Amino acid sequence: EAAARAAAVNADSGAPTIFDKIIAKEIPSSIVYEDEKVLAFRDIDPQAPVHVLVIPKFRDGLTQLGKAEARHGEILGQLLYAAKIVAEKEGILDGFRVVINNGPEACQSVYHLHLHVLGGRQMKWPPG
Ligand code: DGP
Repeated sequence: EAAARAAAVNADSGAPTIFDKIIAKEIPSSIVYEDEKVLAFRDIDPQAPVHVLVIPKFRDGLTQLGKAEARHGEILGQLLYAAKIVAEKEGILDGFRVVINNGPEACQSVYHLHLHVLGGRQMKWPPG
């Protein structure tokens, strides 16, 4: 029941998210990289010494990767490339992980597509 409730709370409603306010700089974040299309900022609850979120500035229906369509190909590539730039800036190019949590069963909590860039410690496999 608790899991069902959590899943319901975290369902993809298409509503605006906290990331809109971060993009608008209405709430502060620690920005690592920014360009016209992409914003990268430090996760508020870091799971590694480096934990940066890479997001599209225009969500354009991409509440989650599972909603991607062919027209999103360009921004998806830009996000992945931005993850590499972040890893380079953070000095973790030799070892880093990029994660996308998709949907309740993967513990997605914010429904604005985001890549987690994690590193700065020995990562384990499989992830939990
Ligand atoms: P996910 O569980 O994959 O949906 O990851 C969402 C991440 O967003 C989670 O690791 C915590 C982070 N987060 C949530 N709210 C904020 C916030 O207000 N500021 C920052 N910097 N990160 C946030």
